[in-house]
Formats: sequence, structure tokens, C-alpha cells
Amino acid sequence: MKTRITELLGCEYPIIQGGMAWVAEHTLASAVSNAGGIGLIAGGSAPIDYLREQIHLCKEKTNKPFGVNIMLMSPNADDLAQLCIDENIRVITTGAGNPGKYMAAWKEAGIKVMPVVPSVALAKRMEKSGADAVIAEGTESGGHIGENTTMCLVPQVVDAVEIPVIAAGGIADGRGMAAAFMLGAEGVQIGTRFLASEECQIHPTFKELVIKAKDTDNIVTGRYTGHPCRNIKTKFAKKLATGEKEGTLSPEEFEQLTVGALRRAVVDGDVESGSFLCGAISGMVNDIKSCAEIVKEINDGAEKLLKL
Ligand code: TUI
Repeated sequence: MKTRITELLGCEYPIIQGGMAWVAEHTLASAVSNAGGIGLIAGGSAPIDYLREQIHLCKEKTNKPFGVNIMLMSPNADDLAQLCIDENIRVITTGAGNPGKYMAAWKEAGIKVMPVVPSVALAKRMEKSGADAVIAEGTESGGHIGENTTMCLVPQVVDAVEIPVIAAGGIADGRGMAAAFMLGAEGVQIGTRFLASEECQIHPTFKELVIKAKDTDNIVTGRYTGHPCRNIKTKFAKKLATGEKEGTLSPEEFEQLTVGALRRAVVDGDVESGSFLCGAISGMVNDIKSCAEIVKEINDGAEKLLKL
């Protein structure tokens, strides 16, 4: 499927991997890019030396374009913004903030910039400051989320901007991609489906939780901290949600319990104190496949439906 996104990024399929902190390292990113999509290395809050190494390893594993996701709340965001320029990264996606202050330097370096936006207002601001595309991310996504749904947000962003729009949140198969295209999107960003890929390096317990999850095994925690986060409904996530609801956990105590919780999920598979960030579509993800199979299946499925 050729769209303005495949043209912009020089990839075969308009499928972008989500920039999942702690999850999206070079093995996953290179596999998605080699599959014809755009793989991403997630900056998260990782040290710059680690990210430089991940970028170098990714370059060894693929000649295809790949990108870097910058989590703008990270204390290392400034350094990573510069590292992407120094390393000649071709594609940047951003999340959890407004990347306006970096835009001029990135454009000067010829980087394609695609900020994640949770609202029409931010999409318009991003277009004005020179974004090449925007990723309209619905609240179905895993991790840190906005309020609006993919179904409602995507067509409104499509109507509001001229640049191409990538849909994100709740998309894990050809039907989801076709639906996004019917709403006017020209690409999709996919996270949760890639959690259950052969190349994804997360702890086996995390993959197992994704595969076993039903439609109701998903919960949003931390709304009262200002950083709502969608997770798999583990005992730990339920404990956080109850503490929040019943007022037995202050926002400060909540923050304390969740410091390092993503690492505990991804690296240790710790269900007692880890946060397994995951999208609401996990109930539909039931097996582990290679990234090549996943990308091809989603693209071919969508293409078939859109030609009907
Ligand atoms: O960023 C994500 N998902 C994430 S980031 C993350 S790590 C984290 N840890 C602790 C607190 C926060 C994050 C885990 N998952 N998705 C993209 C996304 N961006 N979702 C929502 C936003 C967003 C929110 C507000 C983007 C821009 C924004 O702008 C506010 C403004 O400045 O106008």
C-alpha cells in the first residue's frame, strides 16, 4: 500500500512500530524495518550511551530506514534530540509533550518528524511548526494516554491538517488498519501487536500476559497524577487502581510505587510490582509471530478489505 507516509519515509508498508519505552530496542526496531515497516528505538528515560549503542546495533542489523522515539518528559530528551542529529537518524517520533523547541534543528538536519498528538489543537500546532506528519493516538493505546478515542480523534485530526496522519491506538490487524484508512489515516502505528513478536525482547512473562489477556484484562491507572497509563490488569495494577479510587494511596505514594515499575515488568517479568504497559487491543493478540509475518498480515489484510 503506497501512501504519502511510505513516500515520506521510504518504506514498503505504512506501518510504524510504537515507541515503547524499555521495549523498543534494536532487535525489535531492525526486525520491523527489515519487514518493510518503520522500526523505532525508544529513548524512554534511558542513558544516552545506551541509546547510542542501540542505534549503532540497529544500523548493523538493517539497511532500511528506522527511527527513534523521544519521550519528551525524559530528563535526557535534550541530549537524545541532539544524538539523533549526530547519528543521522532519518525519522523521529515524539511522545508525552510538545517537541516544538527541537523542530528547527531537526528540520535543518533533514529529519522526518512525526509527533504523537492526543488532540486536534496539538496536531495543528505541530503542523505549523514543521512536522512532516502527525500520529493521532487514541486512548486505546498502551502506556501514557490522552482522553479521546482513535475512532473520534483520527477523522478530526485528518480534517484539521494538510499533512498526512498516522492512526494509533487499538490497531492490531488488517481490519483495524483498514478502518483507520477509512477515517482518513495514511499509516498506522502499532505497539501491542509487536509485544507478542518473536523479535521483541521483553520478559516471557510479559508476552504470556499479552497473549492470555481477554478484552476486559486492561486498566487505566494514575489519572489523578496527571499521567494516566494503560496497563494489563495484574494484581499490582488493580492495587494501584483501588488505592486511587478509594483515596488510600496519595498521588505521591502512587508515584513512589511506580518508579521503575516498567523496568520491573519488561526486564524481570515481575507481576508483583511491575507495570505491564499494553494497549486495549491485547485481547485480540493471541499468538507470537515474527515481525515479518505481523507486518505482512496486517498490510495484506487491510489491502484486501480496502479493495472490496
Ligand atoms: O508517550 C506515549 N506513551 C508513553 S510514554 C511512557 S513513559 C512515561 N512515564 C511516565 C510518565 C509519562 C510517560 C509510556 N507510554 N504516547 C504518546 C503520547 N503523547 N500520549 C499522549 C501524549 C501527549 C500528551 C500531551 C503528547 C503531547 C502532549 O502535549 C501536551 C502539551 O504540551 O501540549
